[in-house]
Amino acid sequence: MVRNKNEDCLLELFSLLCDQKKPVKKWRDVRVFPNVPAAPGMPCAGEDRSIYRRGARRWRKLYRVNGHIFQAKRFNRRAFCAFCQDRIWGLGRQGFKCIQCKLLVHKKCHKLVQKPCSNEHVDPVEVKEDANGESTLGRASSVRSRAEPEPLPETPPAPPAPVRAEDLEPGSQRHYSLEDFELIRVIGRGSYAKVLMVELKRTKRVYAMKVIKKALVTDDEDIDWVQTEKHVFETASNHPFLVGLHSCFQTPSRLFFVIEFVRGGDLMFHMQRQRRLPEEHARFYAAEISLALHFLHERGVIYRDLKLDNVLLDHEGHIKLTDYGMCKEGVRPGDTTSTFCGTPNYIAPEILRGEEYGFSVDWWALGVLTYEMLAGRSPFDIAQAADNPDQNTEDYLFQVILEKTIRIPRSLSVKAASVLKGFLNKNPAERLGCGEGAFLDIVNHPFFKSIEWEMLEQKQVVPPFKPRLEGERDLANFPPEFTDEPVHLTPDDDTVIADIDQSEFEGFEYVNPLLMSLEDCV
Ligand code: C58
Repeated sequence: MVRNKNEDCLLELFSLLCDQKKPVKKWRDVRVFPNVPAAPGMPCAGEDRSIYRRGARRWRKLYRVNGHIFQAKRFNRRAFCAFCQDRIWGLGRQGFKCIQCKLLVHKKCHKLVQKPCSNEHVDPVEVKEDANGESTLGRASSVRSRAEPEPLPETPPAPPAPVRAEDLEPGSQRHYSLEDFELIRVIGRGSYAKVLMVELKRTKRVYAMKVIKKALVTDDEDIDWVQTEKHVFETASNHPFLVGLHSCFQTPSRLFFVIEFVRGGDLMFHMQRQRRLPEEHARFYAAEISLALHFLHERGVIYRDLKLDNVLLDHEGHIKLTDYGMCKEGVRPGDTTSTFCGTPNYIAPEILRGEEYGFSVDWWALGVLTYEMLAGRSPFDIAQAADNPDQNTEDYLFQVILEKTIRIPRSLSVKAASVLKGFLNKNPAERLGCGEGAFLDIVNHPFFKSIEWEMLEQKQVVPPFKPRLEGERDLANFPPEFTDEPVHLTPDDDTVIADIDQSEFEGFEYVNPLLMSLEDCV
């Protein structure tokens, strides 16, 4: 039997749909602006600010063969493949386990399994609270386990000892540790990470610090994303519209990315105050974002998480994209991938259809974001659906993304309507930015006629809006959701740490040499 490529994705959707315990997502959740606030900066009536900042997720992949529903797993015990009888061991998720009949097989053998699944009953789906307090799917049967890097790894390797500046030879590369930073406040959260504003004590410089719990990383099927995030940071450090990396370090329980701090808040925050943007402003942001995306695409990276929250404004008003945790790297022109991930409102139809996809998904997301800037609401926002429980779910949102014809407000110019229709074409082959002409089609689109692209990339174009900032630590542009949050990190739990395979994080430490020499100038 030829396996249908769509099946994996449909199964993921299926696992979302059959999850009874998951709280019903209200349509309100995807609405950007419910009504007009009393004054700029005030919340709208009934507005719950926390709903805007819904995290992106990676859904776990399920593979169906002969009635089995396999999920990738790591094994800490000696496990044997039911197909070839050999041991299942090695780095990463070496094997597959059927979530129904618990059959264990090698990843490489799973398609060859002839024994049908003995148990058609699907285990109840457990809702797992992640670090974020958001719900992600987790199977009751899958417990986190330590990887088996060697055949007999009874004691996990000790975590690398934190390197202290004074222990190092003069002139050797210095690593940072948590003690070097003062934690100032929580500024953001995602499904996998918490982001803090911090100060490097020695220089008094402010940074954003992305903190990831190792337990969450190793719980994920695809653990390479930490490495990917680091690679993308390295690439990004060379572009004016992408946040750069200062340093990386770890503790036994956590990974830390220290990121250059961008002070002007994010586009979500600004949109909440502006209702909708003048076309001239939206054009400027969309063009700078296009350059950032094109830069990543040229280097084989799909960004996959473009949304208002990830578009930051610097002190002058230029954009910078943050969060490379969803990126896919090593993609060549024409290559495709199939992981189901992103933030619901921005997920491209080809991802939902379970098709292989490429850079096209970023241009779709730019269409959604540009629509939000110009119209002041999401293109998938249906006001009357708010009270109908059937239409309040994430899967209904997905259905709308797949099927509904997008209506462009009549107040928008012909060129704006045309660029939105271009990016929001449900067929990736016909979408603006994805055809033969690729990026040139965007550059030459009538909507962008007034953009001088080379000047723009040199930051020679004055931004339409300058964030109001008083001093480096001014909090006026920061989302208010997190103001009361305690900034400390919870103490390490030894039982959680015992489950972590520290060898997976060896060599995570990093210091950006360019930023280091800048610091020495202070
Ligand atoms: C901003 N949306 S990576 C807060 N959230 C984040 N800010 C920054 N990076 C990241 N300079 C995030 C999140 C990430 C992954 C999990 C979800 C949140 C950041 C990077 C560099 C500043 C922020 C809103 C905001 C922007 C600026 C200051 C305060 C808040």
